[in-house]
Amino acid sequence: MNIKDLPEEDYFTSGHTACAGCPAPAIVRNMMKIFGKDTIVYTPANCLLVFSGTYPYLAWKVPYLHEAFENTGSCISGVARAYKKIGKKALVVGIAGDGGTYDIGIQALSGAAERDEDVIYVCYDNEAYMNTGIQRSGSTPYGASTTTTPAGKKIPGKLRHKKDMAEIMRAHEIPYMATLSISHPKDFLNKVEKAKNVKGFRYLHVFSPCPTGWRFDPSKSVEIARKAVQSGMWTLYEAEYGEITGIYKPKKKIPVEEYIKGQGRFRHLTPEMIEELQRWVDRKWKRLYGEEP
Ligand SMILES: Cc1ncc(C[n+]2csc(CCOP(=O)(O)OP(=O)(O)O)c2C)c(N)n1
Ligand code: SF4
Ligand SMILES: [Mg+2]
Repeated sequence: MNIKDLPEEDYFTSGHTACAGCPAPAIVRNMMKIFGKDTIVYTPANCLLVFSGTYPYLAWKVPYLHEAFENTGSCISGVARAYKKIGKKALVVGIAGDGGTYDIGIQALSGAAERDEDVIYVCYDNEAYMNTGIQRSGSTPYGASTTTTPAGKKIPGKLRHKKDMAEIMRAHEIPYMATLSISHPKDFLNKVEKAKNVKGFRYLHVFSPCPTGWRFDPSKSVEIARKAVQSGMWTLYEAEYGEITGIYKPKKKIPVEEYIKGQGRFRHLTPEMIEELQRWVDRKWKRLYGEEP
């Protein structure tokens, strides 16, 4: 699908209060164009919940519900089953942040995936708990400075690497999983469309650079997302029942150093720390592509 083929109708509209340059509204708006009007959306606490539904404003034109941080996977399972029971059709979608996916909601997510519930789970990944003031999550990359891993005299930012959530979901052997980025819109739309038309549990994981938390110029969100893909910090791929069916290989691979430039959260990184981050990328590359980077 090309951008010009996207349906006109919007189900996620203006009236939200996201920061300038935040990719999350564009991610959700474009997904919703494809998911369509017969969609029910559940969201736990996160930026999306706050910026799209702060009373008296609401940016949604479909039923939009809020559940606890822990239970996106269970809530979407229950609604999908209830709809099936009463013979009604709806696409049930949960949209959670990385905190709500990698950490707090992983149990309910894993259970729903293992049961192969007929739902779509979306994680928009801004690599920290942004809504509550930029605390580190299991998704925060090595070295990033957050308010709970502040780079200073005691620690040089986060000491652990980012958890590979996409691989954890692939290991569930679900009908469809894919990683997406706003820097690759055609790939993004095709994967969303594919997810919509598959039955069973579907997992979409979108990279979502956060100008506020990562401290970069809000005009650079797409550029940073593109550099993440080009450097291998973010890998675009899809899998069906655990088998990788498509993987994007950057034509020209750039060093991690290029990607972290201009992001305040990495400003303090020493050459040794950059090397450590590069080693993580190289290990991931080898694992996913089955060859040396
Ligand atoms: C059980 C529980 N713990 C903590 C909170 C407070 N809280 C609300 S939003 C949020 C951050 C969410 O982070 P993430 O899921 O990554 O979404 P983001 O804000 O980054 O979009 C936290 C910690 C909560 N609502 N419920
Ligand atoms: S803090 Fe980051 S993720 Fe949250 S609305 Fe602002 S730019 Fe978007
Ligand atoms: Mg987050």
